[in-house]
Amino acid sequence: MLTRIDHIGIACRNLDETVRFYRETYGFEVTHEEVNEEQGVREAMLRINGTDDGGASYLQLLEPIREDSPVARFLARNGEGVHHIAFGTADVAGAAAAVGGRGVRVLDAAPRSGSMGSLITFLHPKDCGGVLTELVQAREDGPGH
Ligand code: CMX
Ligand code: CO
Repeated sequence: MLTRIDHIGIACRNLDETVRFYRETYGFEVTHEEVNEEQGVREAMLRINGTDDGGASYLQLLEPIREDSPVARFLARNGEGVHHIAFGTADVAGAAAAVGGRGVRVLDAAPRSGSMGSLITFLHPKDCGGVLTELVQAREDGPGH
């Protein structure tokens, strides 16, 4: 059902400086950058490795674009650091329904738009041992690919 670590989401105050840290320290390069208005973030995806389900694992660097967004609230409370983990699946709606059936609160009534044309949904951190958890169906995960 869940076949890879799709990404680790990291909250930062300055996306460009954080991108520079990951490039200069580890040699990781930005694969993709976008603004997700709905999620209230400007983000950079750094592809780290491919995975044996045909997908890939990324770091997702997140800078808030408004004060009333989840990442802005997280930064105000905790400062910079790991914000969430994301598991990849070929069927995000099915995976969310299955996990929801085990008593974990699914935060989105239906999947929303994520990075690079993906479909995403979040699980409540209080039902996941304190870990905000995201489920991701990459654009190329779906049927017909
Ligand atoms: N990880 C772990 N715990 C978290 C958390 C996080 N990222 N964010 C909040 N919490 C905890 C808080 O510490 C708090 O715990 P206590 O009650 O023990 O103090 C509790 O959750 C509620 O905190 P809050 O300040 O009321 O938090 P919010 O109003 O921001 O709601 C959450 C929390 C998870 C429902 C909200 O952040 C959310 O809906 N997140 C999903 C969307 C998202 O994070 N988008 C950005 C990423 C986009 C992407 O990946 O593409
Ligand atoms: Co994410």
